[in-house]
Amino acid sequence: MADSFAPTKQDRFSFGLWTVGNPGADPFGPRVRPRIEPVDIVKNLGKLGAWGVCLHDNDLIPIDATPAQAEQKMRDFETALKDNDMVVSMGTTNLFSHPVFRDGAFTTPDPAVRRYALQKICNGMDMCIGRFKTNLYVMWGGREGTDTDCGKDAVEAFKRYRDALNYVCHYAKDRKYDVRFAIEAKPNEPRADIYLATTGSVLGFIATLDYPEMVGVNPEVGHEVMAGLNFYHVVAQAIEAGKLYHCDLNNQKIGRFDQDLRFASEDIKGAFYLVKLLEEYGYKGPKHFDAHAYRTEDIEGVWDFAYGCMRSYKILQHKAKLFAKDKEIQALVRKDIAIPSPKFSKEGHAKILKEKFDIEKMAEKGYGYEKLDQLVFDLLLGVRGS
Ligand code: GLT
Ligand code: MN
Ligand code: MN
Repeated sequence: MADSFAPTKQDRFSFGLWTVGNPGADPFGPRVRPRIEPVDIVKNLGKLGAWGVCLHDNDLIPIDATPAQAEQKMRDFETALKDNDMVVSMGTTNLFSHPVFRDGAFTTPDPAVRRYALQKICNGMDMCIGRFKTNLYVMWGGREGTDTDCGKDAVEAFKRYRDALNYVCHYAKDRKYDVRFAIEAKPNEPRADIYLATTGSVLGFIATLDYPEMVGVNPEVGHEVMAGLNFYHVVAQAIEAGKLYHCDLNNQKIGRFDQDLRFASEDIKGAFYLVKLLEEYGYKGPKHFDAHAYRTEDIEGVWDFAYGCMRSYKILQHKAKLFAKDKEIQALVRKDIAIPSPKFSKEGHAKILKEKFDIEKMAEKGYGYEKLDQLVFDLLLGVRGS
């Protein structure tokens, strides 16, 4: 039977090579399934209905590859993209795996490591933007942080962070790259504390850069939940600021390690409000699943996982439409959002001062959210609407 929630290219679903390519290793045990070659990832994702793949430089080119080996890998990858009608939706740099980055890349006190990090990111941009033609570049500061604050002055570290981001933007301008950068926050893991721990913190930092318009955010569900935050609110603020350039979709149980669970597998209601938000505000960027299959899975389970991410998104997209056309629900959704708040003027303020408020009366009325929330529950579980 045809799946009415099957993904299509128009959905712009994408996966990192490191996501479906995750072989299931964890700090307590080795990998449990073979590594899937990038060209096979492209082929299989294409068949499943995905639109794009994204990658770190070293997901495709091993850090010690010779120029000839690198060229061969890039050619094979380009052929696979073309043959399977797939695009590179985003590029990024691995500035966290090699031991040289053990105390960070952009923020380490070691100036030679900082220069190497700049060389590596600019080479990664040349490959992903210059050659694979993506116009999005993510920066996740995995090792930019501390395990103890005895060794680094955090104020200096933030200055170095800013210098590096400015360098990268100047480089992109110099190369005339049509690209936007998206900074991804995370509170901890692999470091005890990572600088720019939340998306809100990133938004504040962007305003201090040389080219703030080139830089936005890449919030990830799991990372904000790890920080105890409401992801729907995080994304809403990014949208309102015009800064939602990319979005990492996955799921996470509260208070755990970075789980990168299949989208919507854990917090169905949270995922619903996220999808509803992205759809209502016409988010046009890649819908990127930064997640991986459970360690219990073999390769077949990996493709079940990938398809599940996309299917769940589409089911929730359908539910968002039902929410919008459900009369009883809509009658309970507050309609006063269209009335704007006053802007200050001397005359307007004089009126506000004169206005008489019967606050006891105003406070009497409930908001009806208990009923509405239950209707949403019924809708999500299929008891209501279809
Ligand atoms: C890493 C991290 C992700 C980031 C990737 C981009 S790499 O897997 O856990 O959240 O999005 O560097
Ligand atoms: Mn994560
Ligand atoms: Mn991520």
